[in-house]
Amino acid sequence: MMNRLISWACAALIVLSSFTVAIESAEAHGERAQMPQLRMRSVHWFDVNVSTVDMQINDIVKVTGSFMPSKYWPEHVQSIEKTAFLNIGVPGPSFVRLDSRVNGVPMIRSTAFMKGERYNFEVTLKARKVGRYHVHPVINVEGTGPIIGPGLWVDVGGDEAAFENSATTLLGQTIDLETYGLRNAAFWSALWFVIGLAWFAYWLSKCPIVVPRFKRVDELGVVNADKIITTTDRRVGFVFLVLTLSLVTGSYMYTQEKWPITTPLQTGKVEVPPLEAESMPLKVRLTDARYRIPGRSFRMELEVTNSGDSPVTVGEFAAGNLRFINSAVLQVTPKDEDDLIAADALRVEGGSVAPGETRTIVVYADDALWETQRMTTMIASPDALVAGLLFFFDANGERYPVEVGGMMIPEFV
Ligand SMILES: [Cu+2]
Repeated sequence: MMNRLISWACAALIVLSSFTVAIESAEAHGERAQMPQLRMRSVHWFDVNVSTVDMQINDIVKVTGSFMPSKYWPEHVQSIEKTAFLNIGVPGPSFVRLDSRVNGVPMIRSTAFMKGERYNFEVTLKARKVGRYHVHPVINVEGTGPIIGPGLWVDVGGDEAAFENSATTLLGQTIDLETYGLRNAAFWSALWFVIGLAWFAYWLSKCPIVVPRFKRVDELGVVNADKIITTTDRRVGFVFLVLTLSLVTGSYMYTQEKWPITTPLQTGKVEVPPLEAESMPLKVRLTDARYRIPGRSFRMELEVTNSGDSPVTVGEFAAGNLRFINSAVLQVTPKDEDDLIAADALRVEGGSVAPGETRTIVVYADDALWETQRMTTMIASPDALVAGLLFFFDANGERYPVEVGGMMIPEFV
């Protein structure tokens, strides 16, 4: 009796555990959790924008911007030049992605992005769930994980029941993607679950199962062990076998009959040509980089050669999704309270670089953002290399983004 009870309890536990669903909710995206070396040396995002910040269900928002995979991509992190996929990071299926493009190429499939090249992206989303979302562009890199871009807050209001998501198939049929095939999937899941459960229940009905049967097998010896399987067991097994095989074959034939034309999910890679390199009159070399911990001050010594025809100066330094602005050159206002912009944190010593001149300038990016965004742990890296994008501006306001990178030396006093 006791044996039987324990067996049933075990069985109930196994069945119950199969119903357990892991439910997680994410409040933040771990923007600050990623190692600073990874944030500074993976992808430089810039000009990231959303077309609207206040929208209703069914409204469209375009997330646009540019990115440049770093030439200083860490050796131990699988390269973006292999397989990458552009996506949007928001909690849950709160938007549907209608279209996404990099340099005009549709990004339905994965691709590869080349280090040091520039890419423009545009992702079109339709609001599906009411809420306030921190919308980030994300590049998923195979073997590495998500490389997250700057986030902007978007509010979605309205009536979720009014959400529409229909598509026209290649055969001209209009389907509702929210419910298409859902009943079918539910039916088949339930059917196989019931069949599995019946099979399980049959063998459980022969309780006690585990230990007593093991003992019986031991008594009979390996050669005669099959004797514990009765004729009824074999008959029931046969019925289940026939039932399973006919269900598989029958449903396959029915599907072929009803939907003779199907195309498999497309998983190939698509090639994205980088943007044509703009004429770049600047050559910039990072000769020294220091981070002074007490002052939260990042200091760069740069050797700049200007072969253009207009004097240039540094207006912005962007590293790890933080933006340090030289307010003498550029006026930037944060788009929302979490836009990581230090609007007056960049100081340039050595003035502008005249046409035809090679000169050393010193750039300071001093702001508490280094600390609050947990970038200071870069001093704890065994690979103390840093990188960032410098934005030079000439007298006509023309902008030249240049990546710099190199060794960083921490200063403790
Ligand atoms: Cu976020």
